[in-house]
Amino acid sequence: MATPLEKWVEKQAELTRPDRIHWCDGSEEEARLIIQKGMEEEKINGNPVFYPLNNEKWPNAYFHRSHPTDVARTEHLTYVCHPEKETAGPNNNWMHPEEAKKLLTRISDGCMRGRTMYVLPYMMGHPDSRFAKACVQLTDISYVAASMRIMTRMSKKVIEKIGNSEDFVKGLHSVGDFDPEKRFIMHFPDENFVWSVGSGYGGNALLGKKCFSLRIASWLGYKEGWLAEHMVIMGVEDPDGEITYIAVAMPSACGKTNLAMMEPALAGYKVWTLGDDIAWFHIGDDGRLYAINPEIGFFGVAPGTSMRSNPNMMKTLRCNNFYPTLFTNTALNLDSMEPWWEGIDEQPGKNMLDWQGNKWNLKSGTKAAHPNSRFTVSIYNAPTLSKEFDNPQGVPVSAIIFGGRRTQLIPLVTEAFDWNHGVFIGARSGSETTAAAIHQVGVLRRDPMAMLPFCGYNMGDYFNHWISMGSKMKNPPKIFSVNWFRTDENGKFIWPGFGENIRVLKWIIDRVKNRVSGRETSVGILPHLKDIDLTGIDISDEDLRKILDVNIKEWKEELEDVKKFFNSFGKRLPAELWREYDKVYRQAL
Ligand code: GTP
Ligand code: SPV
Ligand code: MN
Repeated sequence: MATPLEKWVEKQAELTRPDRIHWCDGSEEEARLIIQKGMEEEKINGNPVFYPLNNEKWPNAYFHRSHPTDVARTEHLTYVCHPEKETAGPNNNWMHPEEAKKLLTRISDGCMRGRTMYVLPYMMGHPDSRFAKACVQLTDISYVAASMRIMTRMSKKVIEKIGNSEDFVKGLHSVGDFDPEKRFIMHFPDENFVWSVGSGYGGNALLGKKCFSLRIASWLGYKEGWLAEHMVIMGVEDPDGEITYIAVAMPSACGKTNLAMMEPALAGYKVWTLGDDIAWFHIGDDGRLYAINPEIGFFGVAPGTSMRSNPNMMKTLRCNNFYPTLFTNTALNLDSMEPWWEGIDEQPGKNMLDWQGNKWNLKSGTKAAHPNSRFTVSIYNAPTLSKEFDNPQGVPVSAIIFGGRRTQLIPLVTEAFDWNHGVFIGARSGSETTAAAIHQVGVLRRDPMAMLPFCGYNMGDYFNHWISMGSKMKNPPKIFSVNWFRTDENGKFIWPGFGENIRVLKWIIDRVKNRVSGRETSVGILPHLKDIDLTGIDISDEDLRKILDVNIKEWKEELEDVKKFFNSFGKRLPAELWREYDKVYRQAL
């Protein structure tokens, strides 16, 4: 008798008609074969899916060039298909599940002809964790199969674990012919099912990542009393050897990976990495909030990564272990067969190809690497990996931080008065858009909790859920806002950022431990200037004052914009958030 899993795979194969079906076991040998297939057989735009790189300098690393139209998440083609439109909310594109399936069935008829269907069994979360989820994704491209093995705990044991059960998360993925007109990323939250066609790009195609672990998991969390968030999880060890766990939400390409692996500029501090993108939170028996990272890899932004900005990531990328490392849409040095990107330590070589494979040099006047070029690499390579990483219970979080890319207004750091005010700070957050999604770059948009593109249901209900999680905790984390991105008249960043951000984290930890007082303002608690440790850097008092300033006139404009945004959720916006809004607004008058 076929199991429900086998029947489901068979049914998808009847529709998509692959030439072969390969059930993956997650082994190292198999990963090598899959990459080999990508180098020798499978093609994108007539070119191989993978190219080998210089194995001495970049051990076990491969280069991938995507289809030129397929370089970032496509939010306008991403749908959340609840039966009721209201449940999806104004924050999601919506289609009725039946209509969505009809459309995708039409597009997918025979879409895997001539190709291999890879069956990928994987866990999101440690298999021993009661919060982990067993999942199976089908895909028709080696790049996605190889990436999923780096990003998730892929193993044939998951098939045994699923056994005869119907209870597993399903993902159906095909690159189709990469036609943007036939590209859709559709979510069916009540069926634990994601169906994605036409794209091989990370967030569109690695269905365990944003699609399941955020969009669908956020809905599960709403129904079951937990949270799925777009957050870093990190431990900060202070000079006494005490580790404080912190979770940080920032929109795409706003600094999560860099923060999660930071080499602190203050002596005696050390950062331990648990995750750089996704956190699942549960309330523990002790009334604290515990976080696990459901992933085991980084899918990180390449440009700007260097020994100066993120030495720990450079070491991670050059480490040789069980998992290969992939580079996507970076430039390529043809003489040395090394990847290259803007902001890396070395100058470009003489014989360079840009991310599209065209000859390139510094005079070309274009970027060599795509601004959203990325690496896929195992978290187990990281020299900063926390020893708690595989702890199935997760780590207790003492502070939650909301950040974003704001060139004006938002102070370097602000502490919320209490949980509900913190939820307000998360909900009113905005950020200037980046290249991580296809849209105009650099425009301010509201992005509550950095979850606007990832919340799988009505954000009004999501805010309510946040408020209610706070009331269920005896010891909720303190909530903060940060902004590394204030610029001066010349457009230069005022705050040095990266490893220097420890100075802000130090203040946050000192607040959590009641070691320093703060300055109450209408928008929250700010540091006294003297409490930001500036040993060893050159930043003027005037600059520091500027980025820790509360400009009432500008805040009023901000609040008007926040009000418009809040109004878009109508009655679903919790009264608590309007109360917090009114408090800030009245004080700002
Ligand atoms: P996703 O993977 O898209 O979710 O992005 P992320 O939030 O992990 O962003 P990441 O750490 O990859 O950083 C994105 C960009 O921001 C890179 O170009 C970094 O160089 C830049 N960046 C990161 N941290 C800082 C900082 O403290 N200051 C400044 N000025 N730039 C930063
Ligand atoms: C992001 O865009 O937030 C990323 C990359 O982390 S993706 O996996 O494409 O979502
Ligand atoms: Mn992300």
